[in-house]
Amino acid sequence: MADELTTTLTHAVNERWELAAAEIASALANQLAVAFVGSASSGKDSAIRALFGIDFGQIDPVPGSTDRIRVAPVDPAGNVLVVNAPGFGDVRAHVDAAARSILDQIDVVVYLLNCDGGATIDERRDLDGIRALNRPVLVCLNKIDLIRPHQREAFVDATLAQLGVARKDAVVTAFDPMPALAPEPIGVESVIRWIHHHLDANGKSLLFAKALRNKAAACEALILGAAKRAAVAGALPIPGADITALTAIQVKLISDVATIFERRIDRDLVLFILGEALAGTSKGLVRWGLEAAKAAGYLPGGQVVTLATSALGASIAAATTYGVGRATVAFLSRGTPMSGPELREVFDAETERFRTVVRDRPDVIDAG
Ligand SMILES: Nc1nc2c(ncn2[C@@H]2O[C@H](COP(=O)(O)OP(=O)(O)OP(=O)(O)O)[C@@H](O)[C@H]2O)c(=O)[nH]1
Ligand SMILES: [Mg+2]
Repeated sequence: MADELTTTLTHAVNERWELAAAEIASALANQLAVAFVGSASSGKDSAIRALFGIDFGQIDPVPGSTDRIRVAPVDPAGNVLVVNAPGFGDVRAHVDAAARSILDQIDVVVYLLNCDGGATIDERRDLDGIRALNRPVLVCLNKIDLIRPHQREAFVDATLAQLGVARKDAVVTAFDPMPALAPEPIGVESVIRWIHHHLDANGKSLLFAKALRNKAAACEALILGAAKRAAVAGALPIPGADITALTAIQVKLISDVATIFERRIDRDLVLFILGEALAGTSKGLVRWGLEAAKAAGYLPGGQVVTLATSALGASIAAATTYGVGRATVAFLSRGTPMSGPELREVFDAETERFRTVVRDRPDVIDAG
């Protein structure tokens, strides 16, 4: 690793280390409530099972919830609650104070609509009532497997127009598809990404990620969130640039990913991952970032600052952060220790993949 980069990285990691640990501890002490609302048989229980891997009917409800609105913890610590309800409008009057206070604490609402039948007036009214809560609401057009593929697009457009829902706040899903129609659930990763994104603002996204059944999808949402923050910071991971802001994001990301894997990591390991991912073999510089920078007319010591605030700077920052995240996942999911070159290989491949994905679909790191 280049000396200049090593020194800057070590300094930036040291500065950030304790803070990241404290942030994780306080994020995990939060309380998060996700509500699943929708008409009978729309797929509420199936959604809860697909996301959290629990059978809602078999877990102890929180005292105070009735059979019309039920609340239960997802994680052993009881910090993540799922609320399962047909609707909110008319149930509030029937639940006791404990359940009502949980309704007031809901962070995100997932509204399920059964595609097999389309939207009804009642559902539109329900949804309008839920929107009045002023919480993020995601609409899942569930059981999409039952709609013929060539009719799906028209169906989705018509249904969303009927419900008055924007495309960015809807996901087409099949949480429990007919095996003959779809071998795997549809849309689960998009649902996770949407919820994660909306929880990032209030610091509850880590708590959500940790409760998810699918660790890979949980990490992907974390990594994309960090890549987006890195794009905003626009700092470059190259010598001569101020990499403090970027290192802060990446240290936090590595710590968060380790939390999902329930692994303890130490400062040396973070330095190893960052150093190996970002350092070049021959020149001892950040190859990828530097090459991209050169292509944009970067001169050592010259235009770093201008570049950092440019669109290219943002994309380099985002892509390297994505690569660091994926390399961390690879590192933590392997049973055997990973060598520096192996780690770099993952970083290179994933950084490159991210660049092509973002080039084709810039919305991946945008809102929604
Ligand atoms: N084809 C298909 N069936 C589904 C899907 N999701 C759920 N179902 C089925 O729909 C039925 C109802 O699903 P649940 O998850 O129990 O729905 P719910 O909203 O909890 O239902 P209630 O609690 O009775 O209101 C079950 O038979 C599920 O297997 C889907 O994506 N595709
Ligand atoms: Mg149910």
